[in-house]
Amino acid sequence: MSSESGKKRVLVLCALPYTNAVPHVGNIVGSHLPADIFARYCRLKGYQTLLIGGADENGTPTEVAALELKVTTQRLTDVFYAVHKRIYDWFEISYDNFSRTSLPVHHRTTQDFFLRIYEKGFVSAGVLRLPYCENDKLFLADRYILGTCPVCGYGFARGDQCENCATLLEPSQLINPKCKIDGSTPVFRDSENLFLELGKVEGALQTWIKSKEAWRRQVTSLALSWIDEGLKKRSITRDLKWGVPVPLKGYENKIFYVWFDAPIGYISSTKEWAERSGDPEAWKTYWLDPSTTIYNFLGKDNIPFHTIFWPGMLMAHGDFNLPSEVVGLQYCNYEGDKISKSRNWGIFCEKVVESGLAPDIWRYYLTYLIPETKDTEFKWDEFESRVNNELVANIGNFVHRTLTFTSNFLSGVVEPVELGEEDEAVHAKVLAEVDEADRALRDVRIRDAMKNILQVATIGNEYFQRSQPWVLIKQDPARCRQVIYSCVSICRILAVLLDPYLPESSKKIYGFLKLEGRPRWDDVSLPLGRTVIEKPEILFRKLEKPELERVKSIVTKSTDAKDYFR
Ligand code: B3M
Ligand code: ZN
Repeated sequence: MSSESGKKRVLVLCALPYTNAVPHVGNIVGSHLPADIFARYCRLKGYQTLLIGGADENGTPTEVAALELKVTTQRLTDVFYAVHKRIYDWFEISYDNFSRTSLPVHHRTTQDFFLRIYEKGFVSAGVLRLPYCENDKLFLADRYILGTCPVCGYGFARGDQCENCATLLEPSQLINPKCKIDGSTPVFRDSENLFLELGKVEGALQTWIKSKEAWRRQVTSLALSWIDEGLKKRSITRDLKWGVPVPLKGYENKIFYVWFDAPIGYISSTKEWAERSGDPEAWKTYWLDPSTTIYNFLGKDNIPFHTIFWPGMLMAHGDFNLPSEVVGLQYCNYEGDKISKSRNWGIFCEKVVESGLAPDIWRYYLTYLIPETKDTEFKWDEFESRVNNELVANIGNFVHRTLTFTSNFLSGVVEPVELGEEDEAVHAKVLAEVDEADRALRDVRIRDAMKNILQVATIGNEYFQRSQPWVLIKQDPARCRQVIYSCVSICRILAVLLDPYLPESSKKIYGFLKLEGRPRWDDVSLPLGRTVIEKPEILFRKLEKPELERVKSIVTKSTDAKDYFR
């Protein structure tokens, strides 16, 4: 399609990570990687696509971390923003913009958003009883107070949410609350604050969620169960300093609750992207034109905020598009236990970038760990076997044997030829896998599509093996050319399909085939033209034990946060 307006338009949003700590591997597979693969797939399909994210720098998580590290909040967020950015860049997460919620564009956007819903009557004033730690002399962030969940009885529920049953809480609802920093019992102080009247959009939210038949069941049922309990008004301001100031008389000393401003960060990051790209109005088509499809990628603890709180805010506001898909991902564990930085249990990304293993190797195994339907687990044995048996011995081997054969025996040239019956059958089998992968990716079943891609390589390898081109080249050169033409065609198909998953490797295969331009999904159904092949290098090398041990010893030791501030 020639005109931009005729294209499908997709906005892919990845939950904004708090920048009070450094991401571990669970954070990568739990949002950034699936969002990236999906966005790359959309680009490959020719959709007008944006991948938007940013750092969630406001609120108490930041304030408390700065307190603990004895640095200013500004310094803390500057340093951690850079660390995060470097990690996502290294993993080739193709953000069109990765913003910061401490920027003026975000403050302005949040304040305007607030004023609008305030004027429309969705905000009320009331008294909030907030925990105050007399030792630390500050109001405690909701997440820095722990106590027993009033709903399920879990003993370590946070002030904003119970991790066990996912219920959204207010700190004052916790039974036997304790300050997480020093363990003391906080006192509750009354303070005048503002509330979002979620009850006013309850009916609209329910209808909207019920209309989402394609959502994963765990997401819909969780969301509907909260609505069934009746939506209470929820506080949106806090007595803290670091954050977006409330632009209302009488509330000048308060800031917005971090979960109020953070999702607005999706909009402000899109605005920042538009400004950077030289067309400051361009963000509007993504947020105001209802033909845009919005996909939100996030961890399961963020589901209520993205199915109730944020859509409720959007409904109150009235102008902006609601999410079309809320892709709520489960957790990724490490070798039998939860990932924990304090216990040094897991894979830590600031070390992964220095591990000396290419991003695509990590991306390959991590794709397999995307917790789409249930929790997953990083296991070193599996890392080794998947990389060696699938990536190296299947995909890499097929591409390499095909291209080296062409280069050694056919002077690197393949000409289009008519295919024989068997070749047609092989080609049809490959295209059936391509269709399956397309369907899976369209439904955001990212791991399923990877299985189809692997199957394409398997079909190619079996065909190569069975056809024995090394014999044919002497006995039946014409037949040999047919087989190799088919194999090179499959290599090109693999290069296209791998683009969302293993972008560097896909580019390399494209380079070996001397193909021009960026891959497009539709290329797979076009017959390959005359192709001259560059002498290929090995795509992936087998992981040997000593190398794996070396990598393991690097990536499993997290950096002490203090080391970033020396
Ligand atoms: N920063 C929570 C988290 O990092 C929060 C997400 C905000 S998305 C708008 O898990
Ligand atoms: Zn609970």
